[in-house]
Amino acid sequence: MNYNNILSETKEGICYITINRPKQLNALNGDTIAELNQAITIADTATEVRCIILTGADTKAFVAGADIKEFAAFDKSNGENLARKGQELLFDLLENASTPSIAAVSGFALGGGLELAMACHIRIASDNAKMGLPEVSLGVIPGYGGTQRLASLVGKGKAMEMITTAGMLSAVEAKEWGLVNYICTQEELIPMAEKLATKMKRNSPMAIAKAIKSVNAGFTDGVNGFNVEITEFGSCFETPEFIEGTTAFMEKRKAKF
Ligand code: DAK
Repeated sequence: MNYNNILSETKEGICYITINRPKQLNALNGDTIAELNQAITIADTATEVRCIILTGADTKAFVAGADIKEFAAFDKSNGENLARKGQELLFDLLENASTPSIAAVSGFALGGGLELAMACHIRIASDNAKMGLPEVSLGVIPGYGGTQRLASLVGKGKAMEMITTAGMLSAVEAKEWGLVNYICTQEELIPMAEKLATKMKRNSPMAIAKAIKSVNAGFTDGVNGFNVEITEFGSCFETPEFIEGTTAFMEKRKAKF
């Protein structure tokens, strides 16, 4: 598949998706969101893909936000419609995908860029990362799930501080606040993401998908996460992957999923 704004390549079970607008610091415009929707949908339905690594071209930015030049002309109904459509097409899609995703963040992850990283299941940042939700400085609020996902990752008080001050966190602060799982040098960024992906690749994709669904259920309004876990747990039994996992344990060998 050829794209204009992103690159997508699968190697050894890992789908690498790179937002590729470095001159605009990888700002997210409508076309980029549509291409990301396509690439993530393809990756999530391909059985050979066991992990998605999402990153930005060049080291200066993961994504420096939604494309300000594009949304500057929106009116009220445009804004609401596009926020809803964008959340469904990209942010919810990524968060609810069966395939685990890792955001590898180098440089700026601002506004829609941080929202994109937060929709991934795991975040790793290189030591030059700067992360923030500066929307209120532009007279708007985070519109791609940022008010919700930031609060669930770092807690309400810290989310309120980041959003109302429009400030940026350094990589070290982001790690201290629980916004990223690991920090590393720029050279180590992709290898560190690959190290995590390699560990995921050893495990049952069916069980990982059910675990993602169960964890997400606990953060979904009106859904009882414990009940979802019980149902998903039960549905693992008698599946080929459950049989392979338990048989391999008893035969003292590594499971092949
Ligand atoms: N949009 C468009 N272009 C951007 C951009 C962005 N978000 N960020 C950077 N660029 C472009 C710059 O305009 C510049 O382009 P040229 O002037 O060379 O053509 C180029 O990238 C390089 O940027 P700078 O020259 O500014 O680079 P510096 O190193 O001096 O500064 C910076 C880096 C990241 C501090 C600065 O570029 C900056 O402040 N960028 C904007 C950060 C920001 O405020 N991002 C937006 C956050 S608000 C919506 C849903 C959600 C949202 C909006 C609408 N709807 C559903 C409607 C979300 C909004 C946000 O993300």
